[in-house]
Amino acid sequence: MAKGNGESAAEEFDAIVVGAGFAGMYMLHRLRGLGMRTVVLEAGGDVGGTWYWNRYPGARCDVESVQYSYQFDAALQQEWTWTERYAGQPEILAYANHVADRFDLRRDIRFGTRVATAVFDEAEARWELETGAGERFRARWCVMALGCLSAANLPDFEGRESFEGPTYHTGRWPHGGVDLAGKRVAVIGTGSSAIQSIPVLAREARHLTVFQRTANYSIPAHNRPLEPEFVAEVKARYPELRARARTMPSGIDLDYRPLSALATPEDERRTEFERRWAHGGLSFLGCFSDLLFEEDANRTAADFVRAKIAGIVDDPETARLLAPTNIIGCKRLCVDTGYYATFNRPNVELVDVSERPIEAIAPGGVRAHGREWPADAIVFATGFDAMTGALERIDIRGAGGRRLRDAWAEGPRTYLGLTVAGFPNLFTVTGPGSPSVLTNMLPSIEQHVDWIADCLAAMRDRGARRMEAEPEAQDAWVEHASETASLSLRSTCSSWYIGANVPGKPRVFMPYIGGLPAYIEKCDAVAAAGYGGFRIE
Ligand code: NA7
Repeated sequence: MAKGNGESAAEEFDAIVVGAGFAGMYMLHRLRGLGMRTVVLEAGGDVGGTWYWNRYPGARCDVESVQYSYQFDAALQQEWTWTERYAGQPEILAYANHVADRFDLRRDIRFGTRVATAVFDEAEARWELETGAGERFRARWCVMALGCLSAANLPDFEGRESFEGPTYHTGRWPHGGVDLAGKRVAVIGTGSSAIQSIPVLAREARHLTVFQRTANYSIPAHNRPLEPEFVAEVKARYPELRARARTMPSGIDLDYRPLSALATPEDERRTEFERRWAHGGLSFLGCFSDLLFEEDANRTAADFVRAKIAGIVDDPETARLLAPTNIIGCKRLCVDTGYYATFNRPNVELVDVSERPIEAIAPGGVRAHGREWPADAIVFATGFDAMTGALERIDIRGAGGRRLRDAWAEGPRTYLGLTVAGFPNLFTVTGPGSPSVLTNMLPSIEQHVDWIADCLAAMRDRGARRMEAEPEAQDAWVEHASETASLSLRSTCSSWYIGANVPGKPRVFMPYIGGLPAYIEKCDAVAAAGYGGFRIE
């Protein structure tokens, strides 16, 4: 379609969803169910979002597979069978593809379509989105389902472009895989992506040099194939297990104990830590309720893990450098398969850059501590511009032409992590201000999508053309979220939760830390009150 002025005409829809990860896929399914003409715009070549892009070796979910799945369709839940305790990226991507096939989603998804701008047309109360290639799409409602960890953070190291070998970011790993056999590989970063990939890379590379700015806590995954009997039991009890998970702060059915670590005698405390270490995974921090609130309590768990590291790593100096000194659980806890033991391999070397940062990337390697560490390939495991990055990389302009980037110059402000004052008819799935990354993303996504879909159905019934969060409601939510964050030790260290990994990013604790049950209650109350806190035209 071409207009007389050479500009192609915009395609019209009832709703536009940006992103075809788990959020965008389910959003499409729900909007179709409402009879809304919907298009999903996706930059990638297929569905899966995070799991489409993050294909680095060892990529695996840190939530157990039987819980990291949709629950909106009982038949889907019964027919899909997970094979491992923690699903690897290929299996999760296969699941996303299965869902796309099963619900015939692809016919409404435009792949390879990266949205550059999203502008609210006040006269028409419609959003207009444009891609870099000039394609235009218009709709009354727009849902940003961009993922929390999708905008890669690639630090601007001096000389980065001068490196003569290939470089890879873990979050943008080549789809055909990478052959690092016989190569000297430098890995920059020791977050979750690094901790998962380092043991695999070390087996493949001739030499691995790991540049660590902050040592990280990791708990063994004890990943294993799932027993058919276990899977059958979970499937038989899914409704009950899912309902129980919704009562947990993280939305994950974990063994939380309402006991204080400090009030527990030392030998009992140690026994419980040992039990959790042997069990593996994120439930480690669920063993005492004060671990994330009291520094002294936290130290008991941190000391336990530090002692484990000292017991695993042979070289005392490497063990010392690998032992984290900060609050355990402040940065996101990692779950690994053989991470610390990998440093016992003769081909693996740790370079601590905590006090003296990486100086530059040189044509033949990485410069640090006044010398060059030779490398044939560099892996940037440097994380993401989390939660706000993907939204701010689109030029989003709301009422009065106000840019989202400007509205959030001092940190993101949202009403429930679902909407932003001044940006009518726009929704975010698991946006800043929602529990999102502190919870099991799949049920959180479903809760958000259901809330948005129910809201749009209600707006249709009311004949509403414009809906916008009231600034006062947003201020109250932001204040509540910030007060809640200040009670937790999680807000006290330089993590991506507060934007500390991206130079110049405002320091605001972005996810809502009050727990999933409290959040759901608030969302439900807002809906039950006829969408209290919103101005509806
Ligand atoms: P993370 O957890 O943000 O880890 C990134 C790592 O890269 C971390 O160790 C950073 O050190 C390091 N980093 C970042 N910039 C630099 C520079 N300039 N120099 C040296 N080191 C640097 O990202 P991941 O991809 O591992 O994991 C993200 C989430 O995905 C994870 O929490 C799971 O939920 C899944 P720092 O700690 O900032 O000192």
